[in-house]
Amino acid sequence: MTNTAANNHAINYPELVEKINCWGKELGFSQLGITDVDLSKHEPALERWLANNYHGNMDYMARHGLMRARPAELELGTLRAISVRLDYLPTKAKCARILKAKDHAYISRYALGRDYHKLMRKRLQQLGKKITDYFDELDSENFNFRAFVDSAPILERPLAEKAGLGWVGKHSLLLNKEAGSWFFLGELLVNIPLPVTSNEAEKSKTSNNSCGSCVACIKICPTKAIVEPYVVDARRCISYFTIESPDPIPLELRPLMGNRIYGCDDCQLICPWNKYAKLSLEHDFQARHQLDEITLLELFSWDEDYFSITLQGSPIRRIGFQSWQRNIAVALGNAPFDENIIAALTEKLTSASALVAEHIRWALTQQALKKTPAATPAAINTENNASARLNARLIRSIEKGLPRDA
Ligand code: B12
Ligand code: SF4
Ligand code: SF4
Repeated sequence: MTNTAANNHAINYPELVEKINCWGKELGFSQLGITDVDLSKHEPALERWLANNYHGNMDYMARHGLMRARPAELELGTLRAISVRLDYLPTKAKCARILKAKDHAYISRYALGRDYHKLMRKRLQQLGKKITDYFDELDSENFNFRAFVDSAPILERPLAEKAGLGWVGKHSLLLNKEAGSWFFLGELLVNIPLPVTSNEAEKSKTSNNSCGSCVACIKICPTKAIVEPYVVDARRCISYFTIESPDPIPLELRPLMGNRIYGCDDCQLICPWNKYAKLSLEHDFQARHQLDEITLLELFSWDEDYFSITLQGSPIRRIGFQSWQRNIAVALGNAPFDENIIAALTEKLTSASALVAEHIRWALTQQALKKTPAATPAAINTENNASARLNARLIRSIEKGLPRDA
């Protein structure tokens, strides 16, 4: 995208916006908004985040630097972003049930079905094509667009906030009064001066006030990754070290993971706004292969071929077999004492990579300590009890506040 079709008088932009809204609905997006692409007010916070190394080994975050706040530099000629969101919460999410069942695997509810990237990008491309056809019919100047979902170096949440899709909550995710936070974001960068969606939050300059004095997400985070309101230290976030990082999981964080083997939803599960969350209408986001209620031992028995074939089309496949086994090994270490767990861990030890083997040995030690609780050092017991209490609090809160998804 290089040219800007700014002086195109033949186009009735308000009419085009109405059409874009209709096309967005037809394509299944839950909501759509339009904004200019000036994110300069977010640059200092982004710079601070990077300077603190909160991105860990996600080198691409540092590489793109302030580009994330400058979509017009990413795509020359960009005047507006059409920001979309798509609800993903599957029916019968069973969150409390699985967090309670410590011999089962908790997989982030966004990852139970098919990968969202392809689905959303395809639909955004279709939206772009419809706008292109509109311009072609009027025999008008060039319209250019580019679709992004997640992977682009763009601050998607601040952009969506500006487009009126919600506000950035203290857990740093985008929240919406009618839809909570269980949705993905994506955007179409365009070179036309569409009228922007009015954003009450931006207008009133109190964009973060809908959280009020609540700090529930900060308190419930099992690893204390939300280091201050709106700021997540990725290195402490379960989502980071189970999905993004190929490295060994830091020892002190392993017991805090519990049975979460792929991502984490705790800061969303505690959030009172998620009682308004809508269930996803997408067949693709419903759980496949019973990933919503499967035991850790079942998953640990998979070999690499079975992992690759079964998880084809799932976002989980992207982490690779080694990280998959690493994560399950830690969760098995956190599970209650069970001779079958010890047998499964021991069996895999010889064939595992050095990294996985180290996690298996850690898990075996945890299991051995549970067999003879008296041998567990007092400090570890205190820590484990605090973690268990936090988990119990979360489960109670889900059962009470989000009974449909419990
Ligand atoms: C890197 C990344 C991660 C990292 C880092 C997370 C983070 N908070 O930055 C890790 C791996 C930990 C992660 C985890 C998750 N992620 Co993620 N992630 C991203 C990614 C690729 C980039 C985010 C980014 O730029 N971070 C850098 C920081 C600095 O940016 P920021 O948080 O947006 O911060 C700005 C604002 O918060 C702003 N701000 C606003 N108000 C205020 C007020 C104050 C006082 C301050 C100081 C700052 C501030 O300041 C910052 C700088 O501009 C985006 C996709 C994208 N391109 O945006 C998805 C994305 C944010 N992730 C998403 C999801 C779903 C998740 C998980 C829920 C997945 C899971 N279940 O495990 C968790 C949630 C963890 C959490 N609480 O954030 C969705 C969020 C959808 C939504 N409703 O908001 C996104 C948008 C992907 C998508 N396309 O749908 N993620
Ligand atoms: S996803 Fe989990 S670990 Fe990460 S910030 Fe939220 S509660 Fe904390
Ligand atoms: S839990 Fe509370 S503070 Fe956190 S995002 Fe939700 S409303 Fe905001």
